[in-house]
Amino acid sequence: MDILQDLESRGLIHQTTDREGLEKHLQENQVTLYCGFDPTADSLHIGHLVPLTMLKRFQQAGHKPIALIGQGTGMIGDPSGRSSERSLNTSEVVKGYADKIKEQIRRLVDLDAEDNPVQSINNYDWLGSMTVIDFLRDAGKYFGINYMLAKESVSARIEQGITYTEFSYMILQSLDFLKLYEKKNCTMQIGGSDQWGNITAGMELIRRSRENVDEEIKVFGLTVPLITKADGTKFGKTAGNAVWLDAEKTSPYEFYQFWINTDDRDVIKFLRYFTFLSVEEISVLEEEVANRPENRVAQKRLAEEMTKTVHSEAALEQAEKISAALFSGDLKQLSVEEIKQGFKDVPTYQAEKADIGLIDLLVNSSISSSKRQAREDVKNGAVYINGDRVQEIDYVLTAEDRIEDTFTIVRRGKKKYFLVSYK
Ligand code: 545
Repeated sequence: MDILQDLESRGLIHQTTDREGLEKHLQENQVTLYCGFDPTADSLHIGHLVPLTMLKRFQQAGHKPIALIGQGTGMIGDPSGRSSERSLNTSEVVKGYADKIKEQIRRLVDLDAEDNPVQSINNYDWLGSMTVIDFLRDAGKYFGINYMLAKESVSARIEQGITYTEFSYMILQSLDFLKLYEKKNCTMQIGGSDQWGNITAGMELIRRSRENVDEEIKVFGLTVPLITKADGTKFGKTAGNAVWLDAEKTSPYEFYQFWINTDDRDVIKFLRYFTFLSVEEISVLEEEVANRPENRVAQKRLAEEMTKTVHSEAALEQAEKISAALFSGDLKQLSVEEIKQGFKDVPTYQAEKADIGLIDLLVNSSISSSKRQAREDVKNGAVYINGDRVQEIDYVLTAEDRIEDTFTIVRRGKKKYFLVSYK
């Protein structure tokens, strides 16, 4: 199938410039295209996955994608979609972030593939050494102030305020497009819908700066939609935190859980956006959601695909194991590493490595509100140690109750978990 048709059927096209021209351009040429990523954090998050997988989709369709690392632009800060000025990071920090993000991109789009790899290019290579005189003469001259003020990224900030630094950002991104056009015959830039203004500014710079060159200029822009959720809450957050691609920041288990918890009304859309499952395979899952929603087959498939591609097959197996153990309450087979992942957000109580009576433990760790309550909880059979119900009031916890001598998992009631860790 035609790449644009595939993207369209997945709902992945928000806007394009000259849709018909683009279709023809992609049908007749092996097109070099790019998407940029500014190192504004030490990791990408799931919001960046759609544009990244877009690069892969174009690659699979035989085109030549470039992932641009914005180490130069990352020194300045894109005002697009932001309501206030960013604080600047030092060049060392930006460089550090750039290296990390490049490594993440390497894994996700296979920068080292033997056959038609995605290329990665760092815009510090030209922006870092450009002089201010060249900048103002060779780029600034093509940008009318009225044109710049009319851009959403600037106009939306006039009241709140914007510095000359962020105001100038669009010129830098435009210079990148021009540079890649000249050096790599790159004729298309893609990005999220927040990037529309910067992408069209770049197209404009290419046209104006090459007016005297005798060639037909064919450059295009395409944006992917902002991801929305049926319940109206912001996509990509769990309990207020971003879902990062870095396993140290969001564990593979949390990552897996995020996708498993997708609303029935969103899951089909997310399968289309984020995975490489065919539209046909996705319609089979759509039937499942409609007829047997309780099985959550589509959510499981989504969580599997995502955890496998972003982390690994092994990480997926571990996430599934932790989920199953937490669901059944059978916790014995979990390793310390798995407990850390599965119980990251559970209240933790630090205890001495010494024998302790169960009632004292429950009270000291505030699992039960008083001794009387603790006794009642135990008698009622509401207390579980490492998954086993304990109903003896004078039970004493010993080394035997410490998993790998590191943790004891206490459960009160149906699913209130507490972790005891030892000094
Ligand atoms: C820089 C130079 C260029 C072309 C593009 C850029 C970057 C662009 C931008 N993009 C966003 C971004 O986020 C931080 C990622 C790493 C922590 O700011 N000016 O860099 C996002 N982008 C992907 C999508 C986006 C966008 O990387 O375009 O819409 C998010 O989905 O916000 O020559």
